[in-house]
Amino acid sequence: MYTMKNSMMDWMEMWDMKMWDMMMDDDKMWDMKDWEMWDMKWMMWGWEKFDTSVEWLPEAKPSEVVKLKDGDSYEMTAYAVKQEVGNRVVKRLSYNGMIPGPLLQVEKWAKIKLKFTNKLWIETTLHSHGLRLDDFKFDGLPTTMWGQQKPMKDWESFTYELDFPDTGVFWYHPHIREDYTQEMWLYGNFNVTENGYWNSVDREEFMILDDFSLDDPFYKDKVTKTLMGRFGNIMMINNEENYRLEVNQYDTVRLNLTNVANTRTFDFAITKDWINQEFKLVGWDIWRIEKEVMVSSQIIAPAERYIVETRFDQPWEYVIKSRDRELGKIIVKDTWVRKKQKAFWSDLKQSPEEYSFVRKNFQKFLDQKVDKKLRLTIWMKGMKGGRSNTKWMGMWNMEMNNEEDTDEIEWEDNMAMMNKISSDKMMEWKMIDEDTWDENMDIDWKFKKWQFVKVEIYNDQNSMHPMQHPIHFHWQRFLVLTRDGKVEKNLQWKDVSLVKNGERVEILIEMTNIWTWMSHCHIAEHLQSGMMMIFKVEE
Ligand SMILES: [Cu+2]
Repeated sequence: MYTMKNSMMDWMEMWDMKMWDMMMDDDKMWDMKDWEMWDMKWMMWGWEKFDTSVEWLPEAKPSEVVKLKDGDSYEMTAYAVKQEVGNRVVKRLSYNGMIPGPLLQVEKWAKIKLKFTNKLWIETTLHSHGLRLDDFKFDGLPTTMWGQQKPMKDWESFTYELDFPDTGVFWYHPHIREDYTQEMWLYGNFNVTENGYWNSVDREEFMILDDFSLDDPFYKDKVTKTLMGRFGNIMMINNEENYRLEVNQYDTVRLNLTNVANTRTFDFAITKDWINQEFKLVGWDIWRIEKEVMVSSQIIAPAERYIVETRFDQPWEYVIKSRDRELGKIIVKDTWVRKKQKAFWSDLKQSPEEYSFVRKNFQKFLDQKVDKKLRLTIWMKGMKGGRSNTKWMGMWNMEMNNEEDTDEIEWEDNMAMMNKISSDKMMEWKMIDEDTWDENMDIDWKFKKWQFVKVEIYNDQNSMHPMQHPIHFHWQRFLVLTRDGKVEKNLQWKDVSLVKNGERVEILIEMTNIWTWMSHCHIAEHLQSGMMMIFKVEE
């Protein structure tokens, strides 16, 4: 049925294309010097926005820790709340009224039931990121194509049966319109505990890193900022603009870090007088690292978790930073107690048991033929002449020349204008199988359970917009074998890995769970503009 909405969308799409044509035309483009005009046109061409009214909404509450035992049930409802951000009261989305959602703490091997209700007024599902569950039905992938789950409509409930075979920090988030709902703060941590697994510390803290922008609207029928993803200018830890953590001098503290930003990669550091303090890296996404290492900062891509330990030897106001951005403060109080300290900094543990099989066969895996090759790239719709389109390149270079930063990682929205006018209607981000040239959802990979699959991922440097992509595989675990041919010395089980601009990464995926799964870029706007594929694991 051709509805008013369809015709509106067609019209909008046509206008997007017209604008695209205009951008393709050097003469018209160079005439447009008044960038404000672009803004105005952009607003005119946008259509229905998500509701932002805060009337009748309850206040957001801070996150609570919910401890669940094997066999327990917990009810969680997603609904809208309001909160003051940047001196404005704005509408937010929450799990049980909390932002972040409740920290669900369970013991390894526990099975719990999570009865989830959608009161968001937008379809949603709950994806438990990084869990290797028993039953594919609870993955939260919104499709019945392979039996997973129908998108949950308003007031619908669904009971997820979750189990936790891996120790570490995981997280939950929606798997529909992540660009909007996850940015509107639908996320929370799972903490899977195991007695004596980690080093003993005085304190354990969970830090969810995010950025937020007050001024970018969200549209119901199109995903915007698809070029680079939605960057925010307000930095937050656990939903606080001015995050403060107080610790005692000489306390050892374990920090569980999760990046839930749509696109921002953090370079996490703790500084004292502008100098980075070293901390101990003890684990990433899944389980402990093979050998603990001291680092002075840690790059954390969207969806990645890092577990680090540190000790504060001086009473001081330490600053948590990511490059030039301040994320929060750690205030170390002088306790006047001179505790006798065990060696902390020099005491680096090894956990070879988690990696014994891979380590034993490491050379074999290095020599193993690559099973699958993926290329990450972008396709600009409506673009004439493909890559050789010089006019587009002119537009491109104009912004490129304005920034000195053509790094392997885009830390900030350096091409704000291009990014702002970009939408899923104009471009498609692509994962391409280099053997079959199948793209995104046409890719049809089949593997056997327990197979170790070697996948080479190349992030096309010559694409129209080369930038980093955090690539996530549902329900399996993998290790990075090499980066640009360089062998990784330290092994770590992961479920998402950053592939930098121009980088060629070889990963070894252990196919531990049977069914049809998704792999995708975890930049929400990239996922929403096509950057996803499926793979099957069979008995
Ligand atoms: Cu991406």
